[in-house]
This record gives sequence, C-alpha cells and structure tokens, in this order.
Amino acid sequence: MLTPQLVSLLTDQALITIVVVIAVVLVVGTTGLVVARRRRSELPAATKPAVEAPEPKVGEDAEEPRDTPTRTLEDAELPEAETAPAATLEKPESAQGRLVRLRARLARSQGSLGKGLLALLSRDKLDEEAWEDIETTLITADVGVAPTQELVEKLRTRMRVEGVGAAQARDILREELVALVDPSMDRSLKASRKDGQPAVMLMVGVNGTGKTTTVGRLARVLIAEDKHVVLGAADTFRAAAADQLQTWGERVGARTVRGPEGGDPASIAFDAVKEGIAEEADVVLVDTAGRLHTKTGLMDELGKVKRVIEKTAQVDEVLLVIDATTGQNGLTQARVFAEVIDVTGLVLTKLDGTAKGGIVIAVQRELGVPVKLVGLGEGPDDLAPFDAEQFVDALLE
Ligand SMILES: Nc1nc2c(ncn2[C@@H]2O[C@H](COP(=O)(O)OP(=O)(O)OP(=O)(O)O)[C@@H](O)[C@H]2O)c(=O)[nH]1
Ligand SMILES: [Mg+2]
Repeated sequence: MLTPQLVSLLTDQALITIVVVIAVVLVVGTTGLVVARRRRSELPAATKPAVEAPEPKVGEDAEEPRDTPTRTLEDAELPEAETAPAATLEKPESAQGRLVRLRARLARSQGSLGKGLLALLSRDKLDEEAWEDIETTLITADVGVAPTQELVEKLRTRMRVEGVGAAQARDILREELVALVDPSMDRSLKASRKDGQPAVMLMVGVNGTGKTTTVGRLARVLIAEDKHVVLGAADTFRAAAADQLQTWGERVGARTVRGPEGGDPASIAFDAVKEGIAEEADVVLVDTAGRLHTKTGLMDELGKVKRVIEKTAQVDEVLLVIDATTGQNGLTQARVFAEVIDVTGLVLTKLDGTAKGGIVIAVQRELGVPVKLVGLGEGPDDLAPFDAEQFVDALLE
C-alpha cells in the first residue's frame, strides 16, 4: 500500500495523519469487539440460573431446619433491626373493663349454669327434687362436690329464712356464688419492677392449654400500659414454638430471646431474664413447653427452670394455664403442677368453649390459688383479668 516511492511523495504531516487514523480505527475496533464479547458472556449468565437452579417448590426447603441445633445462645440473640418492628406495631386494647366486653360471651357459654340454677330456685315449690336438680346442675358444671354441698346448704337455709320468690332467689344466689368464687383473693399480677429488677413471670401447663397465646396476649396488655416487656422462648421442643412467640412479640413490640431447638430451657429462661435486666424491662414473660403432668422428668425440668432464673432474679408469678374444657383432668393437672412449683395464679383458657364455668371455683379450692386471668376466645384481646362479681353477673345475665 504505502510503497517507499509513495511515502517519499507524501509530506511529513500527511504521514502523521494517516498513522493517527489507523491507530484510531484499531482502538475503536478492538473496544467494540471486547464490549460485544462481554455482552455475549453476560446475557446467558443472567438467564442461566433459571435452567440450572429452578425455583424451589413449596416444601423443598423443609429439610433445612431454621433453627439448627448448632446455634448457640449468643447467636440466637436478635439483632436490633429484627426486634424493633416499629412499622407494624399494633395498639392493643386496654385490659380495663375487658371482662365487661367479654361478658356476653361468658353469659352465652355459661347460660345453662346460671340461668338453670335461677330457674330451679325460682320455683314456687322448692322440694327435694328441686334441690337435687340444683345439686346436679352444679356438679355438671364442674363446681366440685364439696363446694356444691356447701352452696346448697347455704341456699337451703337462706331460702327458708328469707322466703321464696324470683327476686330474692336471684339476690341470694348471686351473693352465695360470689362468696364461693371468693372476691377477697388477691388477683393482681405482680408486673412491676422492684429492687431495680424486672418482674418475672413463668407460664406453665400441659400441652395445648394456651400458654404461648397467654404470654402473647398478656404482653399486649402490659405494653398497652406502657410497660417494657421481654419474652423468653423457653419452649425448645419445636422451632415453631419460638416462632409463634416471636410473632406475638413482633406484633406488640417485645423482644423475644430464643435459643436453639432442643436447647436447655433453663438457660434460655435465664438468658431472657438477663436480657430483661440489661434492658431495664418492667416484665420478663417466660413461655415454657407444654408437659404432661404424668411425666416426672419434665415436671422436674420445670423446677430447674425456676431455680436457674432465681440465680439472678426473683420469680414473681408462676401462672398455671388450664384449659377449662378439660374439666376434672384440669384439677388433676393443677394438683401435680402445684407439687413441683409454687403456683401463684391460674389462667383458665377456653371458657368460651365450655358450659362448665364451675371449674373456676373447683380449681381455686383445689390449690388455694386465685384465678387471675380468663381466656374467652382466640382473639388477641380475648384475655381478661378475672373478677368474681363480674363473673357471677355474667352467669346470671
Ligand atoms: N377458644 C379459645 N381458644 C384458645 C384460648 N386460648 C388459647 N386458645 C387456642 O388454643 C390453642 C393452643 O394455644 P397455645 O397458646 O399454642 O397453647 P400452648 O399451651 O402454648 O401449647 P403447647 O406449647 O403446644 O403446649 C390455639 O389454637 C389458641 O388459639 C381461649 O381462651 N379460647
Ligand atoms: Mg406453647
């Protein structure tokens, strides 16, 4: 192309121009080639995973446990971001007057007890048959044999002395039922800091009675009272148990301290209390695994949970959660739990699902411990502080 003859004919300037043009053409060409090659290699890379690793189907990731036993307690402590779910916090209803709202539900479920008794007592002629029917109504409603006999005796005397009639019968029955439920018992929950430490509450009971639900609903009530609450997931039998509790915590703004599945419940309870102390919380609520009262090993474990917590803080409340629908079996449970741990209060759940509200009387008698809370539905605000007079009023409504 550029023969020596031709070169000699060109000026120096023309030569420089030609060299520059050739250089530019070379640079542009090479760059274009590199870009095109990179694009080619990027394109399949972006679409590749769809072919090589298809979207997992539902259930395919189930083999990978969320809570592997290799996790330590320290690992399980939640980062700040996870425990400050400010965006979706719910504003719980105050517990004040809650039993009044739930009274209709209580009246509906316990109608046969209250109204049945009232109808029998209001009969023109209160003969032996009527008194027998009254006794049967009370026993059927799980009031228990001794309290039933006591009540019938009192009613008999008063009806004889004070006369018969629908209005008197109602007043007398109300008074005697209130006395039987015992309004003098202290039903307040110890949920305030003392001696510079948070109050600690332990939730115990057999499987499925409503412990976790009660912890969650109680946390809502306490947070509505502007209390700082920490939850302890000492149910380590299943990862789902801690998840269930944490979900409650996230809804109301309470940190959940959890540990590995199959871990030591006592050390998680201990850790939750330690966390509560560090955060200067008002209350630490510790959820425990459901345990059959017949399994001595599990019952001993409960004693250990309490003892380990007591290395750093006092346990202010041990709340025994009893499913009201289990009737006499609930009484047996209460007896055994009270043998291994000092129960300070009873929570009767599922009262909405049974007509046997007499269990309130029977179980208090059995343990000499007050019913402090009652569950009247599955909703987040369906837990109410128990009150003897309101309860009896609902029965007679
Ligand atoms: N109807 C009704 N259902 C309730 C009440 N309290 C709890 N439940 C339901 O009872 C079921 C069991 O509740 P949980 O709180 O999981 O019981 P748990 O005692 O923690 O169970 P485990 O941890 O397995 O021992 C849930 O479906 C709750 O919604 C109540 O007062 N009324
Ligand atoms: Mg539970």
